[in-house]
Amino acid sequence: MTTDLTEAAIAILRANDRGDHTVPTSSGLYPAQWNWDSCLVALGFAEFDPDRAWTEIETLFDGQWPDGMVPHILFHGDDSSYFPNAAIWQAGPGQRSSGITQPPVAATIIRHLFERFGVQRSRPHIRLLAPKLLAWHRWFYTARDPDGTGLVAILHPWESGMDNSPVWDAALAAVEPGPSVAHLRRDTAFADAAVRPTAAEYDRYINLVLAFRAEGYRADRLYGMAPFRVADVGFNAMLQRANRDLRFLLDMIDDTAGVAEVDRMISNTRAALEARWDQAEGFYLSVDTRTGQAIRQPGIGGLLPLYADPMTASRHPALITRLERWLDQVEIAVPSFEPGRPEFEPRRYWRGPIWLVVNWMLIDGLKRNGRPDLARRIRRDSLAVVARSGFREYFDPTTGEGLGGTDFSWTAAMVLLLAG
Ligand code: 9WN
Repeated sequence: MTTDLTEAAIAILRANDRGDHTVPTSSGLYPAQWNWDSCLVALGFAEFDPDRAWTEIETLFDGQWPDGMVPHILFHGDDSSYFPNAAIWQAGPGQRSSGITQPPVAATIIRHLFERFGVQRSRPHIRLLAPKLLAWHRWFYTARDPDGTGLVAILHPWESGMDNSPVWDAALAAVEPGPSVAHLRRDTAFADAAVRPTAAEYDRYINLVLAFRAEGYRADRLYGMAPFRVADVGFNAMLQRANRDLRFLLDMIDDTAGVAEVDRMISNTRAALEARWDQAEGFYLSVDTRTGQAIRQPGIGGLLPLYADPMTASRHPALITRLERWLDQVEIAVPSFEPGRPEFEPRRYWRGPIWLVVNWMLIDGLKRNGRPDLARRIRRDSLAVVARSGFREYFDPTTGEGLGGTDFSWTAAMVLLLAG
C-alpha cells in the first residue's frame, strides 16, 4: 500500500515538474511557482532526487526582489488560466511575480535538506542561499515590523497561505470590496465554488492588490497604507522556526555577524509570540494591528507555536488539550479551524479542511514537544486520507472527502516525507 502510494506521489511530482520549478497542480488551477509550495515540495524531491530539491529552492530565490522580499508567486510560463496573473499584478523588476510574500518556510526546508544529505553535498548550496535567506528575514523585520514589536504583519490574506481562514474575517470585512471580480475568476472553473473563497472575499483580495499596485509595491509605503494588517501567530511561528534554522545555517558557514543579527530576531519574536498567549482563552491570539484588537478566532495557526518552539507544550499544556478536543470532534486529523464553532466549514478551503502541509508542521512540532503519540496519530490519518481519497489539495476532516485541486504537488511531497 505504502509503496503504491509513494510511487504515485513520485509520478505526481514528475508530472508537475516544469524543469526548474514545480507547479502546485497540472490542472491549470495554479499555473505558476508558489513560494511555500515550492519549499514544501522540495521536501518531497529530497526523498528521491536531491539535486532537483535544491533546484526548486534556488529557482525561487532567483525571483527574490532587490529589497529582499521573496514573492508569493513567480510566473514562468503561460499564466492565462489564473486570476490575477502577471499582467494584473504588474509587480517586481521583471513584472513576472506577485507583489506580496508568503510564509517563510525556506530556511527550515534548507536545514532539512542539509540534515538529509550531509555537509559535503549541502555546503555549496547553503553558501549560496543563506545570505538570500538572511536578506528575506531582514526584510520582514524592517518592512513588516517597522516599530520593532517582534511580530511581523501580513498585509493580505494570501500572504498567510491560509487565505479565507475565519481569523481574517473581521479585518477583511473592513476592506473596501471595490468592483466585483466574480466574472474574472478562473479558480471556480477548476474547483467547486462551494469549496473556494466567496465572491465577497475575492473582491477584497483583488482590491488590496490594486491598492498595492498603485503604490508600486514599495515596502516603505505599504505597511502604513494597507487596509488589512494582521500580526498572525501562525505566520510568526513559521518565521520563528525559520529564524532558528537560519541561525543554524549561518553558523555552519561561519557568518558570525549574521548569527548575531538572527539571534536578535529570535529573542524579540520569542517574547512577542509568548505575549500573544491568552490565559483565559487557552490559545494564542493573533492581533489586528490597525485596530489593536486581539482576534478571538481559533485557527490552526494558533497551534503552530508548537512547531516554532519545543517548550510550548510544557509552558502551555492547555494548548495540547485544545488540540485533543479538536480531534475528538472530527474523524480525521487535523481540521484547519476549531470544529463546533459557527465559522467552521469542513469543506471550504481554510475554514475547516485538512491540509497535509500544516499536519506535517504539527507532527514535527509535537515530536519536539514530547508528544510523539499525537504526532503518530496525525501521521497515520494523513497517509490514510490520501490512500482513500487521492492526492487532493485538501480534505474534509469529518468525512475524508478529497477537495479542491487534484494531483497536488505538496500533498504528494508530504506523503513521501511522512511515509519515508
Ligand atoms: C493564492 C498554491 C496556493 C497555496 C495557498 C492556497 C492557494 C492561492 C489561490 O493556493 O492560494 O495564493 O489562488 O487560492 O491557499 O496556501 O500556496 O497551492
